[in-house]
Amino acid sequence: MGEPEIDLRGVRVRPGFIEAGAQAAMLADLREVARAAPVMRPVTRRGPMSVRMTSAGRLGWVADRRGYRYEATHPETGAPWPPIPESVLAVWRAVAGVQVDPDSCLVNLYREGAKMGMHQDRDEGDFGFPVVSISLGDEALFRVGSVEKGGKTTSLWLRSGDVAVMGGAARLVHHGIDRVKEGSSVLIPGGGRINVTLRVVR
Ligand code: MD3
Ligand code: FE
Repeated sequence: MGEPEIDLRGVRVRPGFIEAGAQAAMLADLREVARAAPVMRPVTRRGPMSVRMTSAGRLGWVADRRGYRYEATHPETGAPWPPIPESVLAVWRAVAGVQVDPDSCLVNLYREGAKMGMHQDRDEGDFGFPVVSISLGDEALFRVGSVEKGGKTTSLWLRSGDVAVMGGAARLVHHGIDRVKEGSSVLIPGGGRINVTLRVVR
C-alpha cells in the first residue's frame, strides 16, 4: 500500500516509496558512483553553487562559466560516467511510465546550508519524457511554481525515500530547494541530503 500520492502543481510525489533497507543499498551504490566520478562544485557565471554534483549514465550534466550542458565524460577525469546503478534504474522503471530508460542520472549532494534557486530543467532534448527525482537523507523544503517565471508557489518537505515524478505540464515548471533540515535523517554519515534525478536527454 504505502502512503497516498501527493499532487503538487502537477508534480506527483510518492512519500516513502523507497523503504529504509533499499535506501541504504542505494546510498552504497551512489558511493561507488562518486568513487568513479568525483563529486564537483560547479562554478557558473553566477558564482559557485552550494550543491555538489556528479553523474552516472551515458550523459552527465555539467555546469561551468561557459554554461550548462550534458557531456559524455567527467570534466576533471576525462573518463566516461559510471553506469546508472540498477537500484536507481528500478525506481525509474517503476514510476516513469515510459518504455525507454534514462540516459542521465544527476547526483546532487547537499551539505550544511546548501540550497538550489528556482529554475527550469530545459537542457534536455525532448520534454515529452518525465524527470524522476529520488530524495535520500535529510529533509528538504521543495518549492514548485509554474511554467511562467514568478507567480504563486507551493512548498513541501521532501523526506528520505520520497520519489517525485515531473511529467506532462509539470515537466517545465519552475522549482527549487529552499533549505535542508540538518540532522533530520541518520541515513547519510555526517549528515546531509542526496537528490538523484533521472532524465532522458537524447
Ligand atoms: C520539476 N533538483 O537537479 S528535485 C535538479 O532536490 C533539481 O536536488 C532538486 O531541481 C533537488 O534540477 C529538486 C525535484 C525536481 C527535479 C527535477 C524537476 C523537480 C522538477 C524537473 C522539472 C520540474
Ligand atoms: Fe531542476
